[in-house]
Amino acid sequence: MSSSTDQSLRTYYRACNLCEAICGLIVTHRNGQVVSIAGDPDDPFSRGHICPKAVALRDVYEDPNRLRKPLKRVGTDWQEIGWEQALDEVADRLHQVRTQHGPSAIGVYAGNPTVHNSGSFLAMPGMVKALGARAVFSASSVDQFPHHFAAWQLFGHPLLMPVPDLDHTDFWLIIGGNPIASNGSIMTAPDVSTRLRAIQQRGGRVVVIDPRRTETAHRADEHHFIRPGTDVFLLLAMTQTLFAEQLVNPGRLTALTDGLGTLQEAVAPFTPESVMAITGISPDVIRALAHELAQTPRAALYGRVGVSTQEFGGLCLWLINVLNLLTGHLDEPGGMLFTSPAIDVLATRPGSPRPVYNKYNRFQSRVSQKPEFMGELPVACLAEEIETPGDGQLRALVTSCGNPVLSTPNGRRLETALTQLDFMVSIDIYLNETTRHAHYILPPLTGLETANYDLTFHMLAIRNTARYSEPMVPKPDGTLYDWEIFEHLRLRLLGTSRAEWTLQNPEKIIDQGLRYGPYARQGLSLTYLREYPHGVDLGPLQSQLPGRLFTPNGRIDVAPALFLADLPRAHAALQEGTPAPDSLLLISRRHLRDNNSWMHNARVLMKGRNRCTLLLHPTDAARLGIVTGQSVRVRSRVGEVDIPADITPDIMPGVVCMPHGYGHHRTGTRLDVAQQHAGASVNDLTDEAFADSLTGNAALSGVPVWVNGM
Ligand SMILES: Nc1nc2c(c(=O)[nH]1)N[C@H]1C(S)=C(S)[C@@H](COP(=O)(O)OP(=O)(O)OC[C@H]3O[C@@H](n4cnc5c(=O)[nH]c(N)nc54)[C@H](O)[C@@H]3O)O[C@H]1N2
Ligand SMILES: Nc1nc2c(c(=O)[nH]1)N[C@H]1C(S)=C(S)[C@@H](COP(=O)(O)OP(=O)(O)OC[C@H]3O[C@@H](n4cnc5c(=O)[nH]c(N)nc54)[C@H](O)[C@@H]3O)O[C@H]1N2
Ligand code: SF4
Ligand SMILES: [Mo]
Repeated sequence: MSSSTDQSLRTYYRACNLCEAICGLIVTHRNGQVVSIAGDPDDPFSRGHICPKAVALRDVYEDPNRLRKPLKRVGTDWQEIGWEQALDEVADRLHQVRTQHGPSAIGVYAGNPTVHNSGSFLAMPGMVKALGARAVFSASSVDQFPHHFAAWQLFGHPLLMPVPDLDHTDFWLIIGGNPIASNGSIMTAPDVSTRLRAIQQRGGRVVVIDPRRTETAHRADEHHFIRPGTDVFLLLAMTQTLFAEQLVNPGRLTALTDGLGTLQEAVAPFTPESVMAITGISPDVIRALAHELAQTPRAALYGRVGVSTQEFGGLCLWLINVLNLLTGHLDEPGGMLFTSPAIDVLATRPGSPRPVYNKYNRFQSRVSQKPEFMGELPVACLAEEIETPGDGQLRALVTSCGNPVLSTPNGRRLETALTQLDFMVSIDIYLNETTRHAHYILPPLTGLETANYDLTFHMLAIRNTARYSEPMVPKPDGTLYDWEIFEHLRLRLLGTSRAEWTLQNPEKIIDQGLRYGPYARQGLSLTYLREYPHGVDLGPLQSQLPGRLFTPNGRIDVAPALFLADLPRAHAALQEGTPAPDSLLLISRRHLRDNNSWMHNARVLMKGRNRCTLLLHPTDAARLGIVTGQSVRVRSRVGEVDIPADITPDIMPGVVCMPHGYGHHRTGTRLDVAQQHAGASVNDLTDEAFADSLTGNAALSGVPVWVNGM
């Protein structure tokens, strides 16, 4: 570590914490002053790849708007206070609410960067437990609940999600994902662009199903538009085709598979012809996709945010997994494989039975009776839980790493609800659209300043890998890591005497996990990883079934009752047909230079043309008399926004598309750069009542909207 007088140039290696690709970085710095950030060619996984966001880690690190001391709201002003005072007062206020109204009056929201920071990820649950809060919400219910749900139903555990074996597949069918912009998700694959090209170079094909001709679609061999929210019908018809044309062949997994007959019967009505009108995809294309998936020896059907955050997200993820299984691609090289992570959070003691997973619908949300899943309630219910009087009404909220005002449906309703709380505290690095409603903001160190082991992303990586990042600089005086904030609050909430306070450093859990994990024999430990700052490669993914299955009987039922019971809902939607012709269907998009809602204060990413525009097809634009650049008003059931139109044939007729994460015009924030690029929030249009009722995930795709020129 450099001392305060040491001005020599130092090289520091870490994994980027911004997205799921976890690229290796080389940072050079002089006594903590960043000089450059580049890709690390010696990282065996990312091989030197980075994207423009990595460079913005410096902007975050140096951002004058970033909070470095706790803030306390005093009237309409904010006052910087010391940590002791902040932690004592926050714990006192939470304790007061709990004493007065019970622990059910306290809610918790954990946002996306939680999974990019092992300190937060490992320490937050202890604090939540000490709080006794049951109303736990997270970004998972506006993102990947359906993935977990299908993994649980089919493989016995929500974390047992297979990933595409990208480096060995010859046919990659992508449905509702845009990895060229997002760098991949539930699929850690740094440099996905080169990996995609390699599929094509070895004679393979990439096909994209998306209502927008995306950056990935442009690189693919084939792209088909699909009407938002109708993927379930495409997937049902593909499954029907496999049965009707005797293409079902689970191969090695045949002996493990139950429910084929029931599944065949359930999908029988969904012929390719019957779903053509609703999906906008011709029966020939549907049959051809089913054939290619079945007949390519190494093929992977992969779905992501577009099929997860929609009305039938649960059914979609069920069918995606089932289609891979029926065509013999599940648990096979070049298909969809399970990882063998260096820290296996699913590990059970050898010989002891695997516990049956039951965290679904054990309780329901108070107001609209939404089912609990994985110990959480859908975040779309958060506002009503705050607004609605009665026993269990939420009076206090703890947010960490989250900006739900911009990231969850009907953000305007939520921001109004937040003003009604008796108490709110945010653990966050910015005073933003959400945290401005808090009474206290507790800012941790972040990014380059923190240690991290990517527990989640190593578990979802297309190769087995492990890597530990140390902080770039010693911890500055008067600062705390996320995990320390949680530990300080936990100890205060438990009411233990100060003399007995010992902070549990989550590093110990990581070390133990490595030392008792699947690579223990190779000597993996934290000490070992510290010696390999570029990360270690632990080999390609391997077939693992039946050993890895968590289902109580060790088998896979392809027709679980919960999915079958949800099918009539899809059937009803098919009967109902397409919506009123005057409405358009709203979807959202990601851009390589955006990162959800929180990187818009990084000047380096905000150069160039305005990215917050509404994509419209030329036929819709002509019908509405709208030209590119013109400001238009978009209305939905819940709200309206004004946004410049961007007319392009790359969007499906009848569909409009906005980026998510904008809407920085809100007053009272400290985001000087983001405010200059305010844009409009797509979640001022998305509807908190529109959801996948099976999993509770918000339906952010396919929201009916009306557009007018202004
Ligand atoms: N319409 C629409 N809405 C969407 C989506 C969509 O595609 N369309 N996508 C959804 C998805 S996939 C997701 S994951 C969610 C994301 O939803 P959120 O997680 O609620 O939102 P983020 O924008 O990721 O906000 C991250 C917050 O963490 C803070 N932060 C950053 N680094 C740190 C840190 O190190 N420590 C702490 N304590 N805080 C930090 C930032 O300042 C910011 O406030 O949005 C969802 N919302
Ligand atoms: N640059 C950048 N990278 C990111 C993020 C970011 O904000 N910016 N966010 C990170 C996060 S939190 C996540 S979860 C991942 C997400 O990773 P991805 O899922 O790859 O990202 P998206 O770009 O949201 O891709 C969703 C695609 O689904 C399409 N789509 C929308 N509705 C439908 C539909 O009904 N059916 C079908 N078939 N497609 C539909 C959209 O047009 C879009 O192309 O990205 C991560 N990486
Ligand atoms: S692709 Fe993701 S992990 Fe890699 S440099 Fe960009 S933001 Fe960081
Ligand atoms: Mo996400």
